[in-house]
Amino acid sequence: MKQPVRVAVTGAAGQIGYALLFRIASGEMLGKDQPVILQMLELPMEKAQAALKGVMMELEDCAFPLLAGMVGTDDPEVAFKDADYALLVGAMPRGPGMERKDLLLKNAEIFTVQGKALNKVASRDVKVLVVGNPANTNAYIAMKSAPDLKPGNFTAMLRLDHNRALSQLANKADVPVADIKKLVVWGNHSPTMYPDYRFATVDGASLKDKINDADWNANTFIPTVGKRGAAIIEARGLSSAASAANAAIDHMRDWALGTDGEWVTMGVPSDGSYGVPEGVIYGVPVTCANGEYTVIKDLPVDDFSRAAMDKTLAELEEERAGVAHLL
Ligand code: NAX
Repeated sequence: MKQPVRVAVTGAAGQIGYALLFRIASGEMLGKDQPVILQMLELPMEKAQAALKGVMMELEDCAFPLLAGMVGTDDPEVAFKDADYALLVGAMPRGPGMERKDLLLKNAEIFTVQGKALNKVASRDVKVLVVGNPANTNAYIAMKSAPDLKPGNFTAMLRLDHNRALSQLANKADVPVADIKKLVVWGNHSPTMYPDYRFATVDGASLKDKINDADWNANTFIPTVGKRGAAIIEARGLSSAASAANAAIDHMRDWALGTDGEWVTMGVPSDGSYGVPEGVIYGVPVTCANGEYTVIKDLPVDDFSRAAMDKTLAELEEERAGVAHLL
């Protein structure tokens, strides 16, 4: 049996945490032969800590053979101690009357503290996935607050957008979702992101040629994927949770165990490719192998795509400017 690895999850008693922890403990994220120690962070408030305790009791009651230990805490330095993986899910939600700018600043405080704690106590190879919104900018803040860790190990979740786009395309083209390869979602995890199937294939043939509908792309597909989160809230009365947890599992599993040459979307610090300034956390296509991701470079960018990629970049630059004075 392998040595256990330490997986930190913040916001562990929240909706996504509840849909995520049991799957990590059952081996769906890191493999059925990889024991895990779960290190769970929640807010210090009594209600949050009591809810966390309840989640830990349920984890215990599953008797997962791969669950080698559990820690529940309100201290980031305890939760991140020697962590090999950190899933930063907990964030300040947008309250009534709260401006976008205030939300950004409230979350900047959280992710500065958590970045510093990771810097101080996590494994030097910790792989970080930020789910809590605004995910890309929160990941940027955590990365900037952790100067001793590898910047490339701070990532943001665009996998839910990627998976949403895959299903919309599979429905439109009437093909199995698993047959679609080489999809990309560029940019910010927000309604401005740009799902792009120009390179996508089905059984090796072009998906774009098969669909051949520019109007559907611009006026149905892109807005549907962009507004999917809002549509879920409208239907369910609550934001996406199981699908978000599933996307987090997909993201971390692929990063840790590899994609076998297939493209997936990750929000990663830019190396300057595609006209995105260095360091901005931007959704790009990657392949993963041996615990590392590699960005797919030099894809052609047409005028429509350039405009879409610049629009989502402008939003990220605006967010970055809004927190620049804190970093
Ligand atoms: P919930 O409100 O159900 O849970 C969040 C939990 O985090 C709460 O239990 C809260 O006590 C805890 N928390 C808040 N601040 C914390 C801190 N500083 N340290 C530790 N714990 C803290 O939200 P949930 O539905 O689970 O969503 C969590 C986050 O994911 C939200 O920011 C949400 O916007 C974001 N999402 C991101 C997605 C993505 O694709 N990147 C999609 C789904 C989701 O909307």
